[in-house]
Amino acid sequence: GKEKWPRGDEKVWKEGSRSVNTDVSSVTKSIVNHVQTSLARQAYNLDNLGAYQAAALSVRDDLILNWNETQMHYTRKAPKRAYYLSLEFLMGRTFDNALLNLGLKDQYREGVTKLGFNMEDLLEQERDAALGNGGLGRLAACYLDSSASQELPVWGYGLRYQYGIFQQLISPEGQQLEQPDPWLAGGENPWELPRLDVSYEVRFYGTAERLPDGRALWQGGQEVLAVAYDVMVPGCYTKNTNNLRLWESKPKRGFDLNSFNAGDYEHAVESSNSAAAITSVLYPNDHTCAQSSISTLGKELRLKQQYFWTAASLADIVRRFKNIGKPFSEFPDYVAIQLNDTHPTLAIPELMRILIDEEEIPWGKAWDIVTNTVFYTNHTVLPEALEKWPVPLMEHLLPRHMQIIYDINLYVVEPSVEKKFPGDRDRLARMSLIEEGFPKQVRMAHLACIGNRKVNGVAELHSDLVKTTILKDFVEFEGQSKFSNVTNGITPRRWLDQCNPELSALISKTLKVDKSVWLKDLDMLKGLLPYAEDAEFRKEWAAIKQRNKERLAHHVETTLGLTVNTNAMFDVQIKRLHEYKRQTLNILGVIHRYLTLKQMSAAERKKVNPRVVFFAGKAAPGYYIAKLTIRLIVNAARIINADPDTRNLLTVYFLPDYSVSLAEVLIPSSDISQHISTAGTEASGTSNMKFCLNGGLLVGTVDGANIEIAEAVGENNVFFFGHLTPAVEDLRYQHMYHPVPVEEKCPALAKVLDKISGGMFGDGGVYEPLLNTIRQNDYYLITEDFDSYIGALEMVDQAYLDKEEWIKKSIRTTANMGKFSSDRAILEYAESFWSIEPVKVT
Ligand code: 73E
Repeated sequence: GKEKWPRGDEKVWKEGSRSVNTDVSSVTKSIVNHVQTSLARQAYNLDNLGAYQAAALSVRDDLILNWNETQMHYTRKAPKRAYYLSLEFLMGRTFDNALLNLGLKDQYREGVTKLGFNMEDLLEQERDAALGNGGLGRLAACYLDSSASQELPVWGYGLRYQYGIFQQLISPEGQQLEQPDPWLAGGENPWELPRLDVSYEVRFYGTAERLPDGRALWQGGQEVLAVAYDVMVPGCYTKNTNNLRLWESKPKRGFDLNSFNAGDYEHAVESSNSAAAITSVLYPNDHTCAQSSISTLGKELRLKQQYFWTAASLADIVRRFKNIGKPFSEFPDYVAIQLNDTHPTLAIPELMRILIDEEEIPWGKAWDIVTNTVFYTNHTVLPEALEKWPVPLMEHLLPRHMQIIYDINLYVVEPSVEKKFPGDRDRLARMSLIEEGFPKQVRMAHLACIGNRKVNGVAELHSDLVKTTILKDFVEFEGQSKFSNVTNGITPRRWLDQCNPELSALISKTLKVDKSVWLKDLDMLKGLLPYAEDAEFRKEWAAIKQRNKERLAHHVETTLGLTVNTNAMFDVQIKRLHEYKRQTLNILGVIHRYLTLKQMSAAERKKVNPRVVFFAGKAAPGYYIAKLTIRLIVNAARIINADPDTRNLLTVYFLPDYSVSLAEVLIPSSDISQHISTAGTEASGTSNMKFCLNGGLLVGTVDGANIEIAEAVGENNVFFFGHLTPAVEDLRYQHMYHPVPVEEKCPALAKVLDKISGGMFGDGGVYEPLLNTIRQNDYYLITEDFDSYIGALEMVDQAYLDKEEWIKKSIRTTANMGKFSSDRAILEYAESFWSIEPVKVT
């Protein structure tokens, strides 16, 4: 029935209510309004930054209307919801994305122009929200976009770090320098709503005393406040605007008045500082678990972050569930919780604690609820990345959770393993939640795996590896059906429409379908296939690639003052620096190419196709070998780019401070991109999908999602090389026990290494530790793959000679990338895991 109007005169309320700005004149009105009131400025003293702020505030108003309606609607309908817990959300910029999703880009462009500004300039004013390290954080951001676009009731939960991923500078010697990223320092962030009224207390330390009824009393220690900030996530061409709730830590009481009154100011603010520290900075290590790379205190702070965030999120989820007034036995019918890697695994013991200690639910029932609510995604099988926490630290910081973890071991793991594999003590030790040693450690992947309904990997090969390596025992124990695959995806809104507007327009024109349709049904790209045969279409396709190259060249020119040869093939490798990703293989290949060019006659060189190689990526601040790789790239680039013999044919750039926004310029410009991890090490990769969606061809190993991309676009449209996953273990064994010198195994590579040692790129000694990783163990198999890598790049050169055929490959690649939309991925999660359905806001 019709609801009663809650207060005052309904007519007055209705008259006062505004709607989303949809035409140019309401857009300009709203912008001018914000200039005058929110910013207290005028046309006379308004710069690009001010104009951006006013325009952003105007879009913010639109988003708030949709967001509000969406949240109301979800609350009224009370559908089952899914919660995506991720310690990282690598959102990048929001302004352009919001305008495109709202379908208001043209109106704003026109409005902004009328006010005397240039839209592109305004877009450049926004700082990236860089609350993530790389693929894992960007995946979370793509999934939020897809959830909203598919009208699914999904919320994200994360942390509102004061400092995002560090900014990268490159010193004159070619070394990475780190600088803080105070992304919020510019004043108010228009994309978030501070919800100072939504807050929870989170406890650390103290004592946990078991009570006779099975509950425990956790008391004392330190209490801090978690305060909510809601980030609006607009869906594409829908009113649905979802929520990303980020927590900020605050001291529970301003400061300690006893110390203050006694004149001890340092102690007075100590506890308030330590509370604020929890959400102050994103940890910049990907693929290394905290205890191997950081100090004891740094370790503790990371664990504090994880608990602070899971505790606040669960308190919020439980409170929302209680508001609908159902019994806890129905919790899994209303709530699904997805763990993005093991970082939020404490959600399992925390939900147990809430159910047992606060809701007085018996242990077995609580365990049932937890294991029907929680889902776990694994993102890596690299041993050094598997999270483990020292038992003494866990006991000290989270005494009640340590008890619960021991209980899970005692009541779940031990009896059922014993029942299924009687007397198999080795198996029990392998599977235990606690690893023996000094100190003992809690294995978070085991806890995540045992305490949930479904486990998935992020590409077919990776999901198989999860089942046959790190969680093998658990598959034998729990059966195959709990373990599955959801291949990652990327949002075509940001990674095609936003970053490559010309290509998007050409696609709409060619398919004769509005982008609001095909952007949400990406398999429609298949309709481009026949046009590969259309010479006129190919010309347009190639012209767009060319303009994107020029756009990148312009960017490099204005930011770094370097001139880029836009007639060359653009060859791009952009990702976190890591030995397993093998940027080293790439730069060694570049040097090999340089040496080859140097030996050619002038006539021979005439036949060579010019190439520009781009690198970008950050190294974890404590990762010595990765930093040395950057140094080699920068110094090799300096020498190679300065050589008049080869300069027209080969140049190399390391673009500092890689970011989402930089990726948006680089990706549409690539002819080829490199995804060359040692087989079996890159779980999925997602930039590979972005490049291919934009018509760049893939050079890569048979690894991660490369495999499925090749299946989709056709193997003749990718350049594969290198050993396959099953060979890797044997090769590593041989390297350990029957080492063969590089000179014998791979003479071409040996020559490259010698040139570097010999000082071709500055003091050779500097690079010895890096070169020795190859000469000695060569764990990532550079010597094994080098020749076939060079072979693949020769194939690329061959193929590029036939320009028309190359463009056909490019078109066919884009046309076959529909599968890799994050809409497909999020619908798989929604249907097969979470059992949630779209809830459209009308
Ligand atoms: O292959 C990528 C994958 O595409 C994988 O390396 C990355 O996740 C992407 C999205 O699924 C990833 N990041 C981390 N582990 N895997 C990680 C580990 C610790 C801290 C931060 C990130």
